[in-house]
Amino acid sequence: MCRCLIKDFETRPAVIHLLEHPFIKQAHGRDMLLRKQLATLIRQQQELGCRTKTKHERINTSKTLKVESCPNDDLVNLEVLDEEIIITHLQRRYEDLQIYTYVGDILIALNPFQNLNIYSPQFSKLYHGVKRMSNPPHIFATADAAYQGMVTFCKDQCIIISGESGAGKTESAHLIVQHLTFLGKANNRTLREKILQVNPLVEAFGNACSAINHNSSRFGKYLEMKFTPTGAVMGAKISEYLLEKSRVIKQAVGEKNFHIFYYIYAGLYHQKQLKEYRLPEKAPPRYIDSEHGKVMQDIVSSKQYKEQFDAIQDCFRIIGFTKEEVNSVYKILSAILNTGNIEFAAITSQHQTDKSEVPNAEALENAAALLSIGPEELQEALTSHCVVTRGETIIRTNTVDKATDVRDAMSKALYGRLFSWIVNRINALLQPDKNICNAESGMNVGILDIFGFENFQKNSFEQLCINIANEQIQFYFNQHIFALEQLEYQSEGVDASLVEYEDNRPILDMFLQKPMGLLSLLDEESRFPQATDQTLVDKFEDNLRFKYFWRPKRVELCFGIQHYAGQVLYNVDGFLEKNRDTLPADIVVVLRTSENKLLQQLFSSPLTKTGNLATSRARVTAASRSLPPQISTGRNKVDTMEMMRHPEETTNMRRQTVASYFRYSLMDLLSKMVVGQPHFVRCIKPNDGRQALCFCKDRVMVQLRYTGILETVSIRRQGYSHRILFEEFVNRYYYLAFRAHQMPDTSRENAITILERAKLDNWVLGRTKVFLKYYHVEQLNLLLREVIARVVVLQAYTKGWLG
Ligand code: AD9
Ligand code: MG
Repeated sequence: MCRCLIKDFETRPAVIHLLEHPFIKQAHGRDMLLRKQLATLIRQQQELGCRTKTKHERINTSKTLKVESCPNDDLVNLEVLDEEIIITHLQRRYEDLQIYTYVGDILIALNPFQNLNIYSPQFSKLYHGVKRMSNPPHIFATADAAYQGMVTFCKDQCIIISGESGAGKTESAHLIVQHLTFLGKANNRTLREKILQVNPLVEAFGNACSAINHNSSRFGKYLEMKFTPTGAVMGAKISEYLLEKSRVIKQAVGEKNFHIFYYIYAGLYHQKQLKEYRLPEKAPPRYIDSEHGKVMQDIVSSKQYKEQFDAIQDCFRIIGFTKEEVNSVYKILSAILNTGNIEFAAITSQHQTDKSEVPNAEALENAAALLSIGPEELQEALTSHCVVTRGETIIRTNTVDKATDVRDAMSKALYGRLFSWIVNRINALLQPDKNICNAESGMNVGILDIFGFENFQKNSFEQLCINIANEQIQFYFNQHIFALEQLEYQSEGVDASLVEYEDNRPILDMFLQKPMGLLSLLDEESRFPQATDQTLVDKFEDNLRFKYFWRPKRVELCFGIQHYAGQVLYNVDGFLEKNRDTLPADIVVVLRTSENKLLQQLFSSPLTKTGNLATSRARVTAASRSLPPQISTGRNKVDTMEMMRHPEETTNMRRQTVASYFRYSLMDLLSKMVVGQPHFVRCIKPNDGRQALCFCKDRVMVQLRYTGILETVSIRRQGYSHRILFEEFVNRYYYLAFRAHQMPDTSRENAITILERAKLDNWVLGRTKVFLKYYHVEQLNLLLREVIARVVVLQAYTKGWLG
């Protein structure tokens, strides 16, 4: 009878009104969950009907991908576990275009370096609320698991994508957003479209061509997609971390500046607006042609850049930027390019040799005009600076080198603040509509996509920050997958074998410890005006007595670090300057006089990096409280105020360094991640040549080793990845064994009753918790949804609501 009712229920339009009925409306306590689940169920069933796959769906979806799942989809099911077998298995799958493989609930994604026909709307439908193993592994399945986890338990989720540079993190993040917008279908089509434009827009400003990846992320990104309690998407919020600003002024050999500079050049050229934006037409500006080898024509006539420019224009428009705002953005970008072309010459007179001037005024005038400031004022701020001594203001002149540094510092500050402003503006435009849902009752899925681990021939301060961030993410993974799980076996008296893994905590401590960690030492040295790169590296050597640190003989100004992902040799050349990242007050003063509204905004007050100060402070404090003791934050005290400032800001504040700002950014990121239920995606790069279908065993093996895949397989096979308190377990699943309005005690015995009724095997009980295998939770959730549907429909029929 129940089956027949459910069928009816799915087809009858009357069910929409069910939510409005007093029985559901007055739901409280435990029934609130029932109400939310019902609402989701109704919405899903209305949208897609029953999610049993049809034969048609199974066969016709793609010619390139097998759409049937098989036990080999999960490494946990391999009979024999060793590195060789795992790698051969992955290779076979890769060559069969099966780029995704599970390790229990963790997804391994091998970069295919070619477009596969597996992300179409048909695939989206396939990965919608079905059992994980009923389809082959897929990035959509991870998005679906996070989405289902969120709507079923009203709990925030977090998808952490890791892997080295070029492994496919950013692409994976796009696909997850694409699928989540599909799953969280709102009636508001515009909102969906807006959300889909967020990544392309920020990536135009934050990504660049590097030696490893043509679309390399040069910032960390945490995108939170916001949903109503019934799972409809209602907004998004993006947090950016540590943009590599130094790229604006200089790029390593074979690398490029941020994409947007090339896009505007080609786009504005095409629209015959180069003159309007005062962009040089004869030769490309120095900032986008540091090798002096590019031909103007290559940039302006690039079809790809022009198309990207059009796409970015669309992004701005769809998200809701005004024309005036976009115009101001282009002006600031053009001003930066002109600023880079300002040159200085030494003025030597009898009395003074440390004075500089701008011999060719064109670039200076262009920059000043675009920034709506006076050219004389700009020149003065670049070639001189004010010093206040004993209450007296003295003007000192700048040498050519100093003036050049000030010029570049201004360009970096302009770009960094513009980037933050764009992110903040996107957040304002994508804020959830308060009429739909207030912020408290909403839930979110966060997607983390940071810059991947880097090891170039020459590695500088930027690589150090990038690699420390990756250490932190690896540490978080280890904590979650190994340390916390094993700790609970011990404290709960559960007999499960322990898995050994490579703990990178000591390396992380070496960087983040206070006061003797590498970043603290760097900060300390940055405070001494007399310090040099040589004194810095000596200081590191004297104080960092760790086996992970070494100073290579015969290589000056270098130090080596044994990272979790391999050895990296860093060159300290420029570390101190990059860390100080100072912007002279004279520049801030002159930029504040601008008539350009956007520019005024950028320099009027420090932009808030993470939104409202009070809420951010509260979140960081709360999160540090909720961090398990094993999670190293590398900090003792957080001064959240510091996190809200731009690092280069110097006026009236204790000088903020990039290193300290970086430390707080990491903490802020961590505080966001720990509140959600994590899902992990491990991206692997199968070769270094970006070649399709080329599986380089050695390269993959290295990545499998340092990410601890073998150990992960073991722990997923032997371990219990879900540990739920008896109380929470009974509250969550009591419908599986008790009547809807029975209120069973949240006791150990009742938990056993539920487990037995659900016919699960291989679970164990600890002192206070139920220990479940990774696949149990999915089984329980599916059963729960089925039972809830039956209960509600039965009640609805009994009461005559459905006619
Ligand atoms: V970095 O740390 O930002 O330098 P990512 O983000 O890990 O790096 P990215 O996502 O940018 O790498 O992928 C690099 C390139 O691999 C992309 O530009 C695509 O050309 C290619 N790629 C990655 N994933 C896929 C995919 N699922 N399908 C097709 C892909 N191509
Ligand atoms: Mg990326």
